[in-house]
Amino acid sequence: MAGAHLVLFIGCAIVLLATSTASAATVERSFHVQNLTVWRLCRPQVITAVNGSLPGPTIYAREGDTLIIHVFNKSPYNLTIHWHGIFQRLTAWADGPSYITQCPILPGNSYTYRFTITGQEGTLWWHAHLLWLRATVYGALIIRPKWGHTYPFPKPYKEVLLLLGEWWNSNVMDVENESLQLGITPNNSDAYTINGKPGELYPCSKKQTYKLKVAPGKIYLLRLINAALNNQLFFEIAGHVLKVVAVDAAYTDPYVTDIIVLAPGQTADVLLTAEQWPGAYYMAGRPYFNAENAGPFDNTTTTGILVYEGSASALIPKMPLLPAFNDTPTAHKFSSGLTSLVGARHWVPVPCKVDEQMFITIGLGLSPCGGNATCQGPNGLRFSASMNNASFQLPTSLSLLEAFFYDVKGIYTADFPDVPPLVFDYTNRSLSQSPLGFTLKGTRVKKFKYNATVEIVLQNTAFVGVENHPMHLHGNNFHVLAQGFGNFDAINDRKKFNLINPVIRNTIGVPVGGWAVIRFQANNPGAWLFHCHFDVHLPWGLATVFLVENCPILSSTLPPPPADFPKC
Ligand SMILES: *[C@@H]1O[C@H](CO)[C@@H](O)[C@H](O)[C@H]1NC(C)=O
Ligand SMILES: *[C@@H]1O[C@H](CO)[C@@H](O)[C@H](O)[C@H]1NC(C)=O
Ligand SMILES: *[C@@H]1O[C@H](CO)[C@@H](O)[C@H](O)[C@H]1NC(C)=O
Ligand SMILES: *[C@@H]1O[C@H](CO)[C@@H](O)[C@H](O)[C@H]1NC(C)=O
Ligand SMILES: *[C@@H]1O[C@H](CO)[C@@H](O)[C@H](O)[C@H]1NC(C)=O
Ligand SMILES: *[C@@H]1O[C@H](CO)[C@@H](O)[C@H](O)[C@H]1NC(C)=O
Ligand SMILES: *[C@@H]1O[C@H](CO)[C@@H](O)[C@H](O)[C@H]1NC(C)=O
Ligand SMILES: *[C@@H]1O[C@H](CO)[C@@H](O)[C@H](O)[C@H]1NC(C)=O
Ligand SMILES: *[C@@H]1O[C@H](CO)[C@@H](O)[C@H](O)[C@H]1NC(C)=O
Ligand SMILES: *[C@@H]1O[C@H](CO)[C@@H](O)[C@H](O)[C@H]1NC(C)=O
Ligand SMILES: [Cu+2]
Repeated sequence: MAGAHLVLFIGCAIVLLATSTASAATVERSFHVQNLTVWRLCRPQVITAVNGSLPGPTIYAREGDTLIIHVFNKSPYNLTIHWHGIFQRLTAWADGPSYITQCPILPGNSYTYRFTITGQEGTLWWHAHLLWLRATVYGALIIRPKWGHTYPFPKPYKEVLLLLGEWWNSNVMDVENESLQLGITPNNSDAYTINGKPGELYPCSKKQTYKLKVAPGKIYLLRLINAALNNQLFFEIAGHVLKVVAVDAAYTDPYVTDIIVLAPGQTADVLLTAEQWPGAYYMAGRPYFNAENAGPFDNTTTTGILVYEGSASALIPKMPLLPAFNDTPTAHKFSSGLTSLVGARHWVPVPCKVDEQMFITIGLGLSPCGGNATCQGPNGLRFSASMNNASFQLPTSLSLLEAFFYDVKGIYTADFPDVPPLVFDYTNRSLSQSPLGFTLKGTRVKKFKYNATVEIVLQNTAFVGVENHPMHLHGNNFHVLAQGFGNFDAINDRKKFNLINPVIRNTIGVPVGGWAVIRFQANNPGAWLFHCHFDVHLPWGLATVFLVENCPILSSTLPPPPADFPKC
């Protein structure tokens, strides 16, 4: 009986037990990915979408379930789908980032993603992981607790999905191609969206406004996902306080706030009590924009409407007072105020003995235009980005995971540096024009022994300009031990580490011109992309890959890829 297995991790050993209660189910779905014409902002636009909807279909599962998702690529583009935040224990082949764990599904082809969800529950999502396709190819992946398990908070009356997105009045693939050809920053988006709808503050969008009807006195669980490409977002609901109970599918201590801040890739589970005067209230999202030396950005505001049952229909909704775009203190207060719910289901303590210590600079840079092309970036150069000065280049002839699994030479080098090649005053703003900002391209990865405890200081640099980069790790959650501004101080900042109840997540917005320290246990064999979740920075090279070896003693061994695995 496929999927009805309980996977236990006892040290190295993985014990498969047939479950007697048969509570685990198989969730089988088909994704048909193809052109869809939608009207937004007064005009039609052809987009790539799953099953004719934006956002795409929501997948509901319970912890322990096995997912079988058949993806049919009927779009004109190469495609892969990533299951954002899913651990993929011993199913790394199903993770999805193109050229990392698999080659793309070519137009006209299909591939079936198979994986079992173990050790996690909450709000996650899925999205395309090839170039910019995820702008319109995304949807929610909700993992409910196993039957018989309850939430560690009052049972909500209803659950509500709120997917925040970003919209272009263009073909997003053309927008990205143009920026990569010319070496420049891509065109800004034209709108943000809530569940695919921009909301009434945009032209022709009165009908393109998400509405949520609430019953007075009831508690709602809002499952918020930032699916935007290139912008962190503030989110607020007029007149209502919000109580965060989980982020990135890991339970938190209840955190009461007016404002949520989400970086692309992050999620938040939030309780809302409908305790205001019956009426209409805007929910609103707009950017937390902190990049220094940057040009204009999409500074528009997306809105939805919360309407109390029985309130008059012609009410003008109240608007929340949103923070300034660059309100870093407010964003930092929220992000650094979250703590994990100690002892909650799936909670893990901070691993204490560190085996691998890394210090990784992250930031923007420049590189020569390349070939015979002419670039329109600063001084005729092209924008680039790097980690420890290594600007990541995707392999093209084989996925990294296959190269690792079959030990194929010449695809990558396992020499990603543990420390920056040069020690300098990382966040000194006078670096913005420095020639040190030239990056070195390569497919450089870091290999870990099975079960190594890894601690990483992520340090923003000031080349081109400082900026908060949302760093996302595939296949693992991590603890966020501390975060701050300026250069990390190995003596004094270490004293600030929270080793008791630090927040657990899969994506961390590293403070602008600052640092964050994360720790995780590399106990999941595979090739795990670690990258900036801004789609403008990923193709510029703000990425690396962690290769995690199989367990040397017992059978926690990655099996070979499935038969229908796409080839390059
Ligand atoms: C993995 O590490 C954890 C904590 O560091 C330890 O308890 C466990 O025994 C280790 N397992 C193996 C197989 O080394
Ligand atoms: C997507 O559409 C196909 C074809 O109409 C259908 O068979 C499938 O069930 C749909 N999938 C979901 C997740 O709705
Ligand atoms: C899908 O849309 C693209 C871009 O607009 C277009 O080039 C292509 O011909 C369309 N394909 C189909 C099958 O309609
Ligand atoms: C980007 O913006 C420029 C200036 O508005 C416009 O000319 C160009 O067509 C846009 N590119 C795409 C791909 O939409
Ligand atoms: C990308 O842009 C270049 C130059 O503008 C063009 O020649 C090429 O066909 C474009 N590629 C795609 C895939 O659209
Ligand atoms: C958004 O930016 C434009 C110019 O880039 C500016 O004119 C406008 O006032 C800004 N809007 C807000 C709400 O800040
Ligand atoms: C650059 O142009 C020369 C002469 O036209 C050509 O031989 C060469 O292949 C081009 N190089 C690249 C990388 O396109
Ligand atoms: C930044 O670097 C410049 C040039 O090296 C130096 O003069 C300045 O004092 C530094 N700024 C800070 C805040 O350390
Ligand atoms: C990064 O590498 C490039 C190319 O070797 C070099 O020019 C640059 O100085 C390096 N920068 C840093 C900060 O290491
Ligand atoms: C699609 O993927 C295949 C296999 O990696 C590659 O050869 C091809 O160039 C890709 N197509 C585009 C348009 O990038
Ligand atoms: Cu970034």
